[in-house]
Formats: sequence, C-alpha cells, structure tokens
Amino acid sequence: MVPKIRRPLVVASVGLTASAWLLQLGHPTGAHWGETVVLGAIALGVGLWWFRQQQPTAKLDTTAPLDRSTVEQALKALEPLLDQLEQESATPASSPTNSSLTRSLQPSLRDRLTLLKTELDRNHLNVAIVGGKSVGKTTLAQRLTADWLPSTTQAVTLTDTPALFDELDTASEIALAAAADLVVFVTAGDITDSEFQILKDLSRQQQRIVLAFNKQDQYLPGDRPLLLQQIRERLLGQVLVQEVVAIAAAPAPLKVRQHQPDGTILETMEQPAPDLSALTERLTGIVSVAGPQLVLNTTLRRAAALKAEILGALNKLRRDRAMPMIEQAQWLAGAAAFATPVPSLDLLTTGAINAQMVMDLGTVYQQAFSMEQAKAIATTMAETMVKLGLVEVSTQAIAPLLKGHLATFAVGGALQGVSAAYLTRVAGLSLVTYFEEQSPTAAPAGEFALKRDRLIQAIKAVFQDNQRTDFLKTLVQQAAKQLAPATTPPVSLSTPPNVATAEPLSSLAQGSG
Ligand SMILES: Nc1nc2c(ncn2[C@@H]2O[C@H](COP(=O)(O)OP(=O)(O)O)[C@@H](O)[C@H]2O)c(=O)[nH]1
Ligand SMILES: [Mg+2]
Repeated sequence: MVPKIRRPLVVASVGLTASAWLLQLGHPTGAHWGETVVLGAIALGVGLWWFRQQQPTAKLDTTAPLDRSTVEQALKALEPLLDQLEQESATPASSPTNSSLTRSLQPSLRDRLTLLKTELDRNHLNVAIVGGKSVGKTTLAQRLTADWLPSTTQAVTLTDTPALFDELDTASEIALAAAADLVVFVTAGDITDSEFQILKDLSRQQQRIVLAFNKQDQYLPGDRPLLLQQIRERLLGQVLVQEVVAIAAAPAPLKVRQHQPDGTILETMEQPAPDLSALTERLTGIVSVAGPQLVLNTTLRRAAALKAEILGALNKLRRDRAMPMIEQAQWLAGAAAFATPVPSLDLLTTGAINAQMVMDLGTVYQQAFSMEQAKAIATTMAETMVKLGLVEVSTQAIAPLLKGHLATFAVGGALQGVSAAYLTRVAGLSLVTYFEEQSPTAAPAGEFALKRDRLIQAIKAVFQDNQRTDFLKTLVQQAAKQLAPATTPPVSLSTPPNVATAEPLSSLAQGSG
C-alpha cells in the first residue's frame, strides 16, 4: 500500500489570531477567573444567555498559578446559593410537580459540593483523549496505555472519549473534556472551524491542552515542519506553542522495492514503528510538575459548573412561580383594556404594567424594594416600551391575527385587550430576565438600585424573543377565551382558573399603580 500523501491544507489567518491573542493578554485576570467556565457547555434556560454575554474574555495564563485558597473561596461561595435554593424550594411551590423536582435535585447538588471539597486533595490525574472522528484517538489511547503509562510515577487515568464531532452531542463532549485535568486533543490535519471553536472553549475554561497532530506518515517529510508551524500559529492564544506536537500513532505500512541481483524487483511491506516521543515527553513533563495545579484548575472549573447548575435550578424554581403572576397580570390588563378601550399609545400609561406584578416578581427574586420603587420601575418600563415603539409594533402584528378568532365578541376592544396583555407579558418577562441577572441572594432592605441600562436591554431582548408569530397566535387564541364574555367560560389553559372573566376590573383596581 502506498501511503496516501496529503498536501498542506492549513491556511492560518496568522495576523488575526495573533492580534486577538495580544488583545487577550491585555486583559487583567480579574476576580472573574474561572467563572467563564462551563456556562457555555451547559444550557440552563433562557436567563443564562445573559450571564454568558457578561463573561469577560479569559486569557490563557499558565504563568500565574491558581492558589488553593482561591478555589476554596469559590467552593465556599456556593454554600449560600445552595442554602437559598433549599430555603426557597421548602416553601410550597405553585405546582406540586415543581417542588418535588427540585427536592429530588438538591441532595445531589449538596453532595456534589461536598465531593468537590475532597477533590482539592486528589492525587490521581484524569487525562482525556478527545478529537474528531477517526483521527486516531483510540489507537493513541491504546499506545499510551501500553507504552507511556507504565513509565510515569504519577497516577493517571486515560480516557478515550467518543468522537467530538459526531454531531451527537458536542456540548456534553466538551463538558467531558472540561472535567478532565488535561486534554490531549488529537487532530489528523488542518484545524477545522469546529475543532477551533472547541479548543477555544476549552482554553477559555483554563483547560490545559496538548494538541497531538497525528498521522504524520501521511505527509511528505519535507512538508511536516511547515504544517506543524502552521497549526501552532493558528492556535496561538488557545494552545501553547510547545504543547502542539507531531505524532504517528499507527503509521501505515510502507511498500519497499528492492532491486534483486537477477534484475527483478522485490516488493515487501515494512511496518514503521509508532512515533509518540514528542507527545510522551510533554505529558511526562506536565504530569510530573503541574499535577496539583491541574487539579486546582479542574476543581475551580467544576465549582463554576456547579454554580451554574445551582443558579439554573434557582431560576427555574423562581420562573415557575413568576409565570402564573405574569399571566395573571397579563389577563387583568387585557380585560381592562378590552372593557375600556383607550388609544393604543395610552395602553402602557394606563397601568398595563401593573406595579403589583413588579412588586410580586421582586419578592420572588429576593429584590427588596418598596411599592413606591415598584411604581417607578413600572413607569420606567412603560416609558421605555413607548420609546422603543413596541406598542405600534405589537398592535400591528396582532391586528391581522385577530381576524377569525374573536368573532364571538366585540372586536372594538379586542385589539387593545390583546395588545395590553402582550405588553404586560413582555414587561413581566423582561423583569424576570433582569432579576435573574442580579444577585440571587437577598440584598439588605433599602439597598435596591435599579440598573436602568440593563432593564432596557432586557426589554429589547425579551421583545425580540417574543415577536414570533406563532407565539402571538397562541396569545390571541388564549385571549379569545380569557377575554370573551362570561357566557363562554374559559377553558383551562396554562393560566390559573381564578383569572377568569368575572372579576378583572375590580382586581385591576386594587392592583394597578
Ligand atoms: N496512517 C495512519 N493511520 C493512523 C494513525 N493513527 C491511527 N490511524 C488509523 O486511523 C484509523 C482511525 O483510528 P481510531 O483510533 O479508530 O480513530 P478514532 O475514531 O479517533 O478513535 C484507524 O484505521 C487507525 O489505524 C497514524 O498515525 N497514521
Ligand atoms: Mg475511537
């Protein structure tokens, strides 16, 4: 078999990568070290995109070692969050299924924190071998197990992970890699965009990576140094230059032609020996020197992942409580606008954003503010929504959808009713998004300060998110039932039954501010 020769494929945008790298170097490490972590890998519901946006760009910094007390503090900081989660799920939830879900979730979160604390003293190192399909991961794992592991004094477990890019579940594969102390990232050619993205994610999580450029035998000897150089340049800022090494875990047999004395040619197959020396040298160097450091890094990464999970559980619990409140306020506002139509621009100023809703949501999210402050927030939101033109945009989107749906009752107030319900919903969801961004534990009373810019951003984001026609259609369908005359009792929807048609006006009178 003639070895397949591959031509250099790597086209590195060196200039760009290098300058991005320099920019990263300019960043101070800051107190957020490690918090960037697994958030990207674990999807935790709607609120988290916000957190992710706020993450500072972590820099690749192997020169400033993480000290144990930083990690201990990070672990300690999880305790009040867990306490908060426990405390809030102990109070009866609006729906029994929710509370039982969080109850079953919590022991494991608490246990995981306890376990993480013992992890600080772990001696054993976990090395994960990751990479794309058929790049030689399994072959390499077998070779390292046979040839390298016995020679190291450090206790090491090697894990051969299934392919990263099988389209199976990249996120969970990244999470797997993030859980390891050291990643051997295997590639067999140029770095693809998805490989680059994953490497970037891992290095942002302060994951130590050795990149093994495998199947060297597939390239002409003269091309190999240049290829290695190109990969190193492409990965500047993600993987240290000296951690990018060239190997051949299982070189293909070579056909050797020998001229015989009788003039014939004898063809034989020769099996070249595997060449892993550059890799094993690096691995030995790293595990013998950096072991405890790697363990600290892993523990901090896992602490951040656990924090994200706790916050996710807390936000889920709070959302489950907030949603019925929003829906209630939404139909109250809808019913009021339906009964007493006002010019559409006045929708918001006439209490569509109910200060009581603001107050109630604030309580769910441990935001201690007064009714006066709740009213101020409601006013700020109404003004913002008017300024952003949300009233026109939504009434224009809703009007055509009303045709055919609300034939059964007066159409006059229908547009106003649905619009008011919709805008109230947007306001409620915006507040939820905003509150999720704030400290999850209660601030002392009287210290509440509204971050207006963030609230405005939340409104914009939520509005954009809810502009889909299918959502508006559902709302119109629900409105047809919620706002219809009492002769057609509302079918049970996701809204609580007490938000029926009989008492909206009186309730609104108590509730609006
Ligand atoms: N030519 C060549 N082939 C290799 C090398 N390493 C592994 N392979 C082959 O690549 C194929 C895929 O290897 P495997 O270890 O199963 O890849 P995995 O999917 O990443 O686990 C197998 O046929 C291996 O023999 C190498 O260094 N050179
Ligand atoms: Mg494999």
